[in-house]
Amino acid sequence: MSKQTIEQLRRERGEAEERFKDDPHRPRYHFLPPANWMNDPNGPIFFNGRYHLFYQHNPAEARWGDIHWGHAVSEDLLHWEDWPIALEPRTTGVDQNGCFTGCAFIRDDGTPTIAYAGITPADGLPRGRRESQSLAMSRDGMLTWEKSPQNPVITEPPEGLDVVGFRDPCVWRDGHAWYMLIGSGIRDQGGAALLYRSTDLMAWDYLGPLATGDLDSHGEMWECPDFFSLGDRHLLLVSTLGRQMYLSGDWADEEFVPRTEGLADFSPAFYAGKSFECPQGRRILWGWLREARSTQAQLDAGWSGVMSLPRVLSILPDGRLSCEPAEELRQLRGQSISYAGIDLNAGDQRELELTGDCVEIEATISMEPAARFAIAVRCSPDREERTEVFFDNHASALGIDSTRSSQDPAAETRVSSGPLTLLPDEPLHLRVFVDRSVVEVFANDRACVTERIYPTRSDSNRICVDITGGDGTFQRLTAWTMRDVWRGG
Ligand code: DQQ
Repeated sequence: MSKQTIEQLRRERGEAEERFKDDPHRPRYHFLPPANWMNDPNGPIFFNGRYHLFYQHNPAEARWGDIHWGHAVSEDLLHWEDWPIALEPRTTGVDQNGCFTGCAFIRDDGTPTIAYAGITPADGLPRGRRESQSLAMSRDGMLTWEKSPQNPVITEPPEGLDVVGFRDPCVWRDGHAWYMLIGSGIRDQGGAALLYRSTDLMAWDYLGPLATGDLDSHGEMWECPDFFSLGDRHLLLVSTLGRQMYLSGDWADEEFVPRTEGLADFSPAFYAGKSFECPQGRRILWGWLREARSTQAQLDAGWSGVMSLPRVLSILPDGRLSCEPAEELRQLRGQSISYAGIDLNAGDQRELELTGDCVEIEATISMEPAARFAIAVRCSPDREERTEVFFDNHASALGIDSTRSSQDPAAETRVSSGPLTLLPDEPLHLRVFVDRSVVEVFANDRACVTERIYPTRSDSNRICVDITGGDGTFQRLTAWTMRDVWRGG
């Protein structure tokens, strides 16, 4: 396939956004490809003053298959330009069935390099496929990529390990050595991140597992490992049992000692997260926000999969992960409404004087120990359709209840929640981002929950708050409409 120019891709994006403009579910300020399928973020990297985001992509239809690496570039993390597809499967050879997840890094001589999992059919192996690790390089500033003639650089799993998968390489430099972590799992035992070392990126020695999990609580397979230093700790991210898990701990002498674990997001809607470091040292995480509707609905829509907002990671003093929306997102705020110092009694319900399906809400609220506070978004006037972001102070739980988010019986709905304990006198601080079919919630910089929703009514655009079980006070609540980055915002 001959490569398209950026100009052609810009035109195609414009046409696609025009075609999809009346699709009520298509997000307006999240990244997604012009059309068809996207899953995992791959190899995010900051290079020559720009943010590069690659992603698992089926350019032919809105379902998983024939996996390529899509590529997009941004100067501000908000507005994106599509670049030519970076990697496509070959009809023969090491990746004829797909170029799966991996990472990007810069070699000592300045060459941008991708490490990815190549997939070939193989009878008798798990899922009938061979997974091996390959490299690709760019000599023109990341516009085009050449696969290494030495591929695959790691052909098969370590001898003697009965693995259920062997993919998603994560490469980094430490001192004189290159390291590669490969997502894996030992049959009937649990997920594993396998550690390799190399001096030239071509010959790799297996050092052993960097970390392993327990079958019941951590799943049998760890996909998409990501490993990096954060504050005074090291963080291992893995995707398992449909969730994004983290382990934070210490890395020294080629060993990782995990000390704290948790979920990077409480919902299965956020998956396969991959991070990168920005020049000022910020560590930003992207995740795939998968659809919660049928394959047929995705095919009919002509697109599937959304990238999360960029999330800035840090480590709390107790080793837990902290996650905040990137500062840049404030630039998308438009018209607003603010409330301050409003007392709410148990049982009170209020509707905000701002409506929309693309909004941000920031609220700081103090509440009695037994109180449960909720913000309903994408709410119809009769409240028949609504998605509830809730914090239950008594249960110390933050969540999203999407069970009434849609009157379409084919939309999957659920309650996703996880622990958030407020300190004495600590108010609840929420940032809620609604972007049509996406709801992303950040609470007190240490808890995140995300959901995909598909309201059917065009008037499901109200925002209501209520409190039950106890009283509370809005120290401040502001809601903004958000700009459309795909149509000139
Ligand atoms: N998605 C990729 C795999 C990875 C999985 C395939 C996680 O490399 O393990 O598209 O969503």
